[in-house]
Formats: sequence, C-alpha cells, structure tokens
Amino acid sequence: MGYKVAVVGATGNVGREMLKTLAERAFPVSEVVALASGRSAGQEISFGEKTVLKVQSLDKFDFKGTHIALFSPGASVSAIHAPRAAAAGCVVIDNTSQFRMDHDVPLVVPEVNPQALRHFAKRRIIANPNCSTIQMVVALKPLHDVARIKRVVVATYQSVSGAGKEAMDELFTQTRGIYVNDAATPEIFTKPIAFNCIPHIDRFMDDGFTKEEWKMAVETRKILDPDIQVVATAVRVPAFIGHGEAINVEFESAISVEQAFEALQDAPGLTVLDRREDGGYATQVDVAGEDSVFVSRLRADPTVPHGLAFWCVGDNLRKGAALNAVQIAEEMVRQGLLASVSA
Ligand code: 11C
Repeated sequence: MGYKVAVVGATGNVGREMLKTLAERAFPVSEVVALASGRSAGQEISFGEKTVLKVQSLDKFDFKGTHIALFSPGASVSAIHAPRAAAAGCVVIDNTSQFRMDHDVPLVVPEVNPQALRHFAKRRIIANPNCSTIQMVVALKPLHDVARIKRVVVATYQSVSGAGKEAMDELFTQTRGIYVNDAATPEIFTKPIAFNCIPHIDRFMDDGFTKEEWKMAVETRKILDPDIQVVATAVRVPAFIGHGEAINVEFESAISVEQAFEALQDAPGLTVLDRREDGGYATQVDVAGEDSVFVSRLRADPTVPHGLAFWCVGDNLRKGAALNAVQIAEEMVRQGLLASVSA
C-alpha cells in the first residue's frame, strides 16, 4: 500500500530534506504533494531522481485524502494549518515548536520513545523535537538505560542552517565580505556570524535562558524521563550544517567509560567515533549528510561522583529534523497506526 504524503514548507531547508529523505528511504508513497506559501506556489522542486513536483499553495490545499503531512513551515503557520489537516483526516508530523509541549501530542524520537506514538489519535498531530534535543536524547538514552541520569550540562555549537536558508546566505556573504573588504551588516543574526560565535538562539525568556535552551530541558524530560535536570547554553557557530554539543552527564549510580562505550556502540542511530588521537573524533563537516548521531571524546567526569563527558554531533537537517520525521512515519506504519487513516 502507498500513502499520499504532503510536505508543508517544501521549499525551506527542512522541507527539501524531507522530500529527499522520503525518496532515499523509499517510503511507500502513492503520491507526494509539495506545499508552501502562495509566494512559492508554481516553483518546481525535485522528489527523487526522476520526479519534479510543482509547489502548491498551502492556503488553498484541501487535505482530505492525504494520509500523512510532514510540516516544517514555521510555528505560526503550523498553528493554523496542522489542526486543519488533522481535521480532514490526515496524520500530521510537525517539525515546529508549536505543539511539542501539549500533553496530548506525542513528542517522539523513534530510537528513544516509539511507544508514545500510541497516543496520537486524539489530536492526530505528532511533534518532531528540536534538532539539538533529538541528537542529545539519542546519545543519552542508552546511557540512561545503564545508570539513571540525574543531571545534564550541555553547551551547543549550532550551525546556521538551523536558522534557515537566509542565515546560511548571511554566513557566506559575511565570510566573503571580510576577504574583499565589503562588510555586510547582520540581518538574521544579532551580531556578525562570520569568524564569530553568538550565545543566543531563539528569543530570551524571563529567567535569562533562551527558548532554545528551555526547549532542550523540557523536551528531554518529556521524551526521556521527567526527572532529568538539564541546563543548556545554546551557541550559534559559523558552520553551515551540523550541530555539535559538549555534554556532561551526572548519573545516580556508577557507570564506567567501558560500560558507556559498550552501550553507545550497540545503540540504534548512533555511531561512536572515538580514537584518542589527532582527528579521531567527528566534526560538523564530517557528519553533514549522515543519518547517524556521532559520539566522540567520551571520558570520565571526575568532578562529580558518577559522571561522564562527551562530544556529540549530528546533521541538524537530517536526524535533527527531516529524517526523524520520516522515521516517525515509518514507525507508525510498523506499529499499524496508519491502518485506521482514511483516504
Ligand atoms: C536552530 N534548533 O538551530 C533551531 C532550529 O524549535 O525546531 C529549530 C527550531 C525548532 O536555530
């Protein structure tokens, strides 16, 4: 059986990656529809090697008969159109922050909490977590299964693609501008991003954390364990694709570096690349285009009774967004949850 699948926000960084991922993984589609704002309607976009789709206007699209919609258009657009699609009988997998913390919307990373999908029926919306949360929980889950995690301290090194195509252009233009003495003013970012790091992602909240940092804490608790404490510092760095994270974990009981290596090596969605030598670790450039989340630099944290420190890096557009959304759809097929979807 094939499913009629709509990709909403199809012309954006994540939307394009969703189309690519559906084609690469041969998700069983009967038809694929590319949707975006009226401004992009009429544009042509590839689906796989042979198919070119004409982008249709989201506003005018009737979701009746569409089985699954992968949404990545921005939270305010999802707020309006995701419930509209769900009401028409479609299952929505939404990549925005709009519904993630709603108690009746599952927030899912298939390697971590596939069982949460069972609760999708009330809203027919499933939320895809934030990219920096996804890669972190993929790495934390096998460790939590060995010795329960109490507290996580994380600093992120996030690429500009997380902020969209214009942000990638801004890094490119500013970098070139420095060499040709043609300084470009920051527009997307609040400070120059070329040759700089900016400790500010998403908006500021009343307690001094940014919303990106808040998301990493609350989403980790919803997906993995409500008792885990997370304190994050989210930083934008001048990399195009891939988010890095320096993670310190404190456990309730002892876990050796050897036990941690073994658990991580056997875990789904993870690759351990950790040779204690020059270049024996993964970086953003290495992981762009890869499905796996990479763990490197694993070592004991001697400053707490039971602690580990490691580096984690993943492609934010793939596992951090598009791949995770497609894996959710695959997992729903596997669990037989799409059987009741009417077309
Ligand atoms: C960034 N993590 O890198 C953000 C992008 O809540 O889905 C994704 C924002 C979100 O800027």
